Parts: sequence; structure tokens; C-alpha cells
Amino acid sequence: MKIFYSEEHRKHYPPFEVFDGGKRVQYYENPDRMDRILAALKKTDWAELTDPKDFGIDPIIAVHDGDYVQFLASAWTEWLASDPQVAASPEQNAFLPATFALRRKTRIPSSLLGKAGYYIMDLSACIVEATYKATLASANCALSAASSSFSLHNSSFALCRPPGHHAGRDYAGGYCFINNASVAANWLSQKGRVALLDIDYHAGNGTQDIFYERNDVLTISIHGDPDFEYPHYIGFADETGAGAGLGFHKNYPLPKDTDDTGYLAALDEALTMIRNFSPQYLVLSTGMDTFDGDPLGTFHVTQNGFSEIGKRIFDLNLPTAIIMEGGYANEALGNNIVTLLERFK
Ligand code: SP5
Ligand code: ZN
Repeated sequence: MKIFYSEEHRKHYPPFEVFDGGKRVQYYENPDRMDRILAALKKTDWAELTDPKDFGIDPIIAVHDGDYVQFLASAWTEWLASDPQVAASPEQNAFLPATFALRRKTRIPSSLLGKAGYYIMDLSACIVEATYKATLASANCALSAASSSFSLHNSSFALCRPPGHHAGRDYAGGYCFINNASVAANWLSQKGRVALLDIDYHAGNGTQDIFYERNDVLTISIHGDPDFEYPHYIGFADETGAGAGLGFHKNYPLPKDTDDTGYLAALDEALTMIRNFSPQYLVLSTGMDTFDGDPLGTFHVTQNGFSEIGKRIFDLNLPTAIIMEGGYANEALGNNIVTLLERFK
């Protein structure tokens, strides 16, 4: 199986993020995650590490607003230039807003900090010098997997970092800047019908927003109920699409402590919905933070659970672009990913 991976992510390693209550903590979405996955893949005899192809900016700005992408590209340099303290110790700093646009989004602010509060939804999407280049490489991994689905009719794994599913058309959040899975799904939608299934523990709010009014890409997310879990404001069961897209989005918000049995029951419903849509391609937003013991999750999906999840999705018999999203139990991350991917090889 082809594994699309780039080393460009490595220097995207903000020195902190801010948790609930204003607590500064280590950045959970860290390069060690990739090293654990790479180590596990290298022990197999089927993982074929491949550099992504460069697809240029067009497939990205087909999904994201150009002014938002421009903000991502220049934010760090502008931040550095604006603050001598940051310039004196850039490695100890990350760019984050302290004021948010909330529900006032009528005009794009002209100042850098105004833009930040307008384009960033939380305190986990920290921008550092290497962020923009890392996000481009990550999107190219997803596009390479999509292209492989199209031209080779096979399934492949985009080992994306940073992840993408919390990023919307014009916003970053939850470690995500460019929505890799959405960029891949949108690219594939020009070749045929696409279903995008999101099995990350957190609701795929960015993906939901991007495709909400479209009926050519079916989007489904299975996740911790936003009633108690991040992203809090989106991902509820009654959000089913709008306009032409009505009926083409589905959320499965699940309770705390969901185990393999509860998870697989929701997955089976999602798979039935995908079969009824009869897509030609599947994009799988693959978060491993549903794992029992993940520091950011509350579910108890086991390694056996991931094996069964992989098998049931594979049984759809669709060329699948498997896109890495979250998963923060680093010690188990490699085995968990390999367990899921093994079902597709
Ligand atoms: C891609 C992805 O999985 N992004 C997740 C971003 C989640 N940010 C949540 C921040 C709130 C953390 N609450 C921590 C509870 C620890 N017990
Ligand atoms: Zn997640």
C-alpha cells in the first residue's frame, strides 16, 4: 500500500497550546505522532513510503478562501516583524489571537491580530514559522492519495500532519489549517460521486461546513457528542445539510465511554447510508483518538475495534483515500493505524 508522507511537518511544532481554563500545555499534535506511525509501518512488508506530488495551490483554493490562505502564508512573518520580543526568541513563541470574532463576521479586519481572531476558532491552531509549508505538504499527501484512488482504483494512506478536519473554508482550529480530506474529496468529486466518512473522535466541523450545501459529496461524522465535547457548537444530530445539500450530511454524536459495540453500531448505520448513496470513491478522515486511553478522548475503542472498523469499511469495496487526522495516545498510535490499514492492503 502506498503511504504518502513528507518530512515538511517536522518543524511545525508549536511550543505550547492553551487548554480549557487558560492552561498552557505541551502541543499534543506533535511530530512524535508521525515517528510512531512510521516506525510501525516500517515493520510491515507492505507499506510503501512515497513522496507526495505537488498539486499547486488551485485544488486548495477550490475549497478554502484565497484571503484565508494568504493569512496562513504570511501570519508568522508579520507577527515576527511586529513584535521585537517574538523576534528575539521565535522558538518560544507561537502566533495565536486573544480576541475572537464570535458571531460578528461582516468584514475582514485589516490588522494582523484582528485577522487572527477572525480566521482562528480556538487556542490549539498555533502558527509558527514552518506551519504554512507543513500544511501545503500535508494537503499534497491527501491529494496524492485521491489521485491514486482515481487513476489506480486502489486505496492508499495519506500520513498527513497537520491534520485537517476542523479547518473550514475560512478558518483554522483544533490543530487544523487546511482541510486535507475536503481538498481530496473536492478534487475527487470532479471524477465521480464521493462519500467522506470521518471517524476521528471529534466532530469534523470544517468538513461539515465545507460540503453542507452540496449533494455531490456525502459527508458523515461519528464523534463525541458536541453537547459535552469539542468543537461544542457543531456536530449535532439535527444538522443534516441545507439547500441542495439537505440530506447529504449526517452526524452520529455518541456518549462518553462509547465502546467497540456502541461504536460499531453507529458505523454500520453510516455504512448503510454510504451504500445507498452509491459513491465511486471514499475519503476516510481517520482519527485514532477514539482509542481507549487517548488523552483527548473519552471513548474505549480497542485495537480489535480498529481491526473490525477497518474490515467493515473495506467491505464497501471502494477506492479509499485514507487521510490521517487526530490520535494522541502516541505509544499505541502506530499499532492502531497499522491494525486499521492492514484491512485495506
Ligand atoms: C484533529 C483533532 O483531533 N483535533 C482535536 C482538537 C481538540 N482540542 C481540544 C482542546 C480541549 C481539550 N480538553 C482536554 C481534556 C483533557 N482531559
Ligand atoms: Zn480528534
